[in-house]
Amino acid sequence: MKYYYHPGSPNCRKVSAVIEMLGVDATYEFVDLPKGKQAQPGFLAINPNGMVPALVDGETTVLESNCIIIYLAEKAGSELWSEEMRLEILQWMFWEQSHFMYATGMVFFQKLLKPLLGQEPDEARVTEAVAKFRRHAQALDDHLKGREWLVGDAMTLADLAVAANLTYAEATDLPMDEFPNVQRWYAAIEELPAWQTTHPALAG
Ligand SMILES: N[C@@H](CCC(=O)N[C@@H](CS)C(=O)NCC(=O)O)C(=O)O
Repeated sequence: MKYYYHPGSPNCRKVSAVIEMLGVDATYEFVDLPKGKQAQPGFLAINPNGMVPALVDGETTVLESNCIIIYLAEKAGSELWSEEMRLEILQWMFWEQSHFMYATGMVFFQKLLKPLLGQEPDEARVTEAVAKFRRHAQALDDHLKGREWLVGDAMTLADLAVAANLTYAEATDLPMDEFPNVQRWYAAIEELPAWQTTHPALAG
């Protein structure tokens, strides 16, 4: 199995963490995003969108981080994914990709990546994305009141998928202290050895 990734990518982090947690025998194939390797024909033949993560398992290519982690968990028979709770788990995964990733990703791009590329952050985009973060983090915080995990009473793929978006929360000064239930829940994820080994250098 070949896993195409970049260590700084939050979407890759959830896949890397699941690979580590499940002990999946995968070969890590580094895709140099700053050098534009994702847009070269060799990689576009794997993912025509020119994005990581991507997974190639024999004849099967799996794209989209959340689809990849479902594939890995199903294949391993892991309790991180359950048929019984699939609707609730999928709901959080869709929510993450539709709302949370945009808010956290935009702040990451404007405040961390642009300066590294020698570009000025667009403050209007930061303000808009932080407002979106507050809106959706509030929904997450309300859901986590009195709960340890997003779905059921144990950690699932939903937790890892959503948590990956908080990788740069501290480095980008997201207002995490306004959301105590999110902070408590994320602190538990940070205890996982697989979360610690996948911590990107850029996150400080
Ligand atoms: N929805 C996709 C998003 C993937 C994505 O945004 N990948 C970023 C890294 S986090 C990427 O490869 N960007 C390179 C580019 O856009 O050129 C997923 O969940 O896998």
